[in-house]
Amino acid sequence: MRGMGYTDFLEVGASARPDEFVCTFRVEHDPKVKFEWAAGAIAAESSIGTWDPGLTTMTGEERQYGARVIKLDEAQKLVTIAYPPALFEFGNLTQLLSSVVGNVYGLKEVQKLRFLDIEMPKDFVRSFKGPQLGMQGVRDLTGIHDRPILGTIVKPKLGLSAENWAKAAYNAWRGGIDFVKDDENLTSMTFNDFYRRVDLVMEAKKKAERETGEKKLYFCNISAPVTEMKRRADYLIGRGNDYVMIDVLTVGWSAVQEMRDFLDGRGIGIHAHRAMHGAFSRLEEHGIDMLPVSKWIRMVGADTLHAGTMGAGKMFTEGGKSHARGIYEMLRGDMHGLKTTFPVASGGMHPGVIHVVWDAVGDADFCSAAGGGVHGNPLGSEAGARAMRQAVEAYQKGIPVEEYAKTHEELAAAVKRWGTSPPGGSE
Ligand code: CAP
Ligand code: MG
Repeated sequence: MRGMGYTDFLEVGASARPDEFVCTFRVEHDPKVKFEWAAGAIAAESSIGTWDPGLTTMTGEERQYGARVIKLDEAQKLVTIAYPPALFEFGNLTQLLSSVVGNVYGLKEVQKLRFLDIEMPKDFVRSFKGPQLGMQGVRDLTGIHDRPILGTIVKPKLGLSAENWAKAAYNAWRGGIDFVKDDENLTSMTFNDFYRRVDLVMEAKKKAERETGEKKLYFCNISAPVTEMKRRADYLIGRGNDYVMIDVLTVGWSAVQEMRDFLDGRGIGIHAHRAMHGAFSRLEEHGIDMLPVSKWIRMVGADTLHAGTMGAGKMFTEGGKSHARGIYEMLRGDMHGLKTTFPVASGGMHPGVIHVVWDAVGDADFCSAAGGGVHGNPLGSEAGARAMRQAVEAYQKGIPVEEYAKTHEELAAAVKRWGTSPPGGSE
């Protein structure tokens, strides 16, 4: 055999070997070709094939590395492909993505393509460091073991001076918030220099810790070119901080892996913000599902990761509640022994909706972050933070927030302003 046409990549009915990678795609093929031809094209392009079936360089040896379409369901448009492990460089996530979610999106045979999920063998998963702290480590850091960990994003997201930013952070910590985080687009700005902000926020953090007796965290956004990220991380750690935040999708996989290596053994948490994910995850018939992307983010080392609010907040819930719960369960469940990643419900959270997420998750093992829902409280940021804690107390006591608000002024101000429904929707 010299060549390999797309149909050579079909082995429908075969099963995957235990060391193989198994990917599921939803495919809308070009009606000019058959469904199985398009499926074969995907398997070929993501493994060893090309458009010409008669390569003179093919001796036959290479055939063992070809991916195999092992399942086809044309009615559901589903294609399952098994990939031999030799196709992938262990410890190199970029290479995996260039294969399985790379060129395949541009093939003429395919009109729309959704990457739904990936199963990876243990050795591959374990070739990544995974989270350094994991959920247990984050809980130990905060000393909070019986409730969700509560955070805030200082708002407005851009525009505040370093001084005013640090003041808002201090107020939120004082009111009972556990972690304060930078927004995804706040790095080092003309009006708010990174290093100045860190100096002021670290002072504010220590003061808040002294006054409240509670451990506080600062998820500081170090996203930048890698050399500068390292400088920022070192600066933060030098000032006693134990957490960094990275916009993992916009800085890129290799940069995250590099930072995870850089922080190894230093006991530093990584908060992963997923800004830009909607560009490829939102339209259900095309793009990449957040389930596999969240698996990869856990593998490259996120201790906390935005995982959505399951309909309680301002952002679109891709795939509905049950799909979102699947991502929460994946992050919190076993992944070949890697540490777990704390799911963070963020985007339009406020005291009147925390119970919605809590009910959907089914337990207290999640983090919640609220920007507008803390700093938009008419009584101010400190009261806004207190209202979040009161909403948590209400839930723990089994009392509806509206009821609890009758005896808690800060919660009352929140509920009066936002009620108990998610923000947005109608004008
Ligand atoms: C939340 C947030 C986050 C979103 C991103 C924001 O602020 O900081 O970036 O949570 O979405 O700027 O919107 P608010 P996701 O609390 O003021 O809404 O978590 O789904 O990735
Ligand atoms: Mg944000």
